[in-house]
Amino acid sequence: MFRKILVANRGEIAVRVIRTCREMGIRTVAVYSDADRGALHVRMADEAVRVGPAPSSESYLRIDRILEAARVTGAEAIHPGYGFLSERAPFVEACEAAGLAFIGPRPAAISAMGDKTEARRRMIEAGVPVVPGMEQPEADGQKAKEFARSIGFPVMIKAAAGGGGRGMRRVDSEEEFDAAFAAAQREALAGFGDDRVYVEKFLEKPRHVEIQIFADQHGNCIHLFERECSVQRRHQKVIEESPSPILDEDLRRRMGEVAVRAARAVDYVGAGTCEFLVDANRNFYFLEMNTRLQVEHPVTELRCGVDLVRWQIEVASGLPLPMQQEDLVPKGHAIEARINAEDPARNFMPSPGKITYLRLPGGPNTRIDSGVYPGYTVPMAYDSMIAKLIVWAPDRVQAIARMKRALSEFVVKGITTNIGYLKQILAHPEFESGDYDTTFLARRGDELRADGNGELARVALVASAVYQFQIDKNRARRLEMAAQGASAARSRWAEMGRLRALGRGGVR
Ligand code: MV4
Repeated sequence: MFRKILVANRGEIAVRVIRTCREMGIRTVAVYSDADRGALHVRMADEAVRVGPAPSSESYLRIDRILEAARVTGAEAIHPGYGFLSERAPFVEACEAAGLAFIGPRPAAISAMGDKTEARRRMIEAGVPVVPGMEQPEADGQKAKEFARSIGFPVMIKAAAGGGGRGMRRVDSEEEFDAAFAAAQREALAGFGDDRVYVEKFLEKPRHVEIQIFADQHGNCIHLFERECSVQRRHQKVIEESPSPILDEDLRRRMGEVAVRAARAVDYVGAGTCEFLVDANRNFYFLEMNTRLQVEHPVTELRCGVDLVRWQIEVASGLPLPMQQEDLVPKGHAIEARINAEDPARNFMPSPGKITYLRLPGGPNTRIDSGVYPGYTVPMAYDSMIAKLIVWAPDRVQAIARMKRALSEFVVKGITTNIGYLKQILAHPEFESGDYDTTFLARRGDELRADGNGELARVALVASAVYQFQIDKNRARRLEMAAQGASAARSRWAEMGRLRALGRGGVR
């Protein structure tokens, strides 16, 4: 087993990895930028190395500096977390060239899944269902339009180098196609330095259901069931849950088997996630594979009772998977809510700044994965997610009640958060019914955003109480006056002055 691991990340995921390392008796090295000198992951690691100024392009994305930090501290392996260098095949190659173990898949698997048309080709070959569409990128707009006509509008034009919702364009009719195609190519070139695009059938109101898979270096590959991730805003997941309210046992088993087939097709090693779109008729289509540990992995950990980071480290050190498919018995219901430093009333603008007060929820089956502490200043330079709240309960109704209860305990002062917005989503009838899709937040955005923190309701309550108090006081005074006659109508000051003049008390 490794004796020392460098965590090439920051925030809650760096803290998450450090915690498992501590439990395994593995020493940890944090890396940090100038903006993160006082960050929680730096405090929690055994050692910390500065890797550059605040911009991630000059710190957390600098392969040379990360490798140098590993060299000077004697780390034997690198855990990349998510984002940053986690899905860069050249980084994996550089780690291996430096004699370091990369805790993740082989570079070839990352590259194959990173190119969306290559991934589609490989999946078709392996018998994995994909959204009907092109197997090769098409540079010629007229040929692409011909293809779109053959599968029927609406279609989606996607960048081969895209993913995660970046570089996509819906086209509803033949008339719009030429302009949209040219714009998609331009955007792909500008966004990814690669102008290759392809055309797919557009699926209406799909659900986003993903399957967690895990493979070791000995040919074992299993799945850990699904996560329902359709509650998204602009391709950012907001709430995830497992089980998915729409899967039945048969669909769950078939999707799990397909995800394992997808992973095997690229000789996958480690933790990975296959994303699927599920249409209204419960057909499912492979969309892309995320070749890393994901933000929402705790949903699977709570439902399956496992530590996925421990599995990652064990697999990277050459150990076999600790469980077989039949050993996994998912139980109950898990939900995750992402707590972001952002202002729902200001179009979700990031709200960095100093956390002056922090109360985290607690109680049974209530987990917080956080990268912040009271007095910490949330920097502007990075993602606005400051914590994840994950709950488990025997069923969905109890899990929702538990999440609402936990959110009601959560207090963050000094910065604005989306906690009120999360409460409103959980209380929405469409979420409660379980019958929601990826268009939920866009369709219901206005209802959910208004007064995201319940601020107006609180102000109104106080105002009405003060008003009622004044009315009661005035009425009491009028009754008193009527009972005692005109003399009692004098003000209290005048009354006290009178009593003092008479030597019978009053103000001294
Ligand atoms: C689609 C689609 C409809 N039809 N592809 C967005 C994220 C990226 N992974 C793929 N995405 C989509 N691809 C076809 N052919 C709709 C989406 C989509 C979506 C997918 C998952 C979760 C949320 C979404 C929100 C809007 C659009």
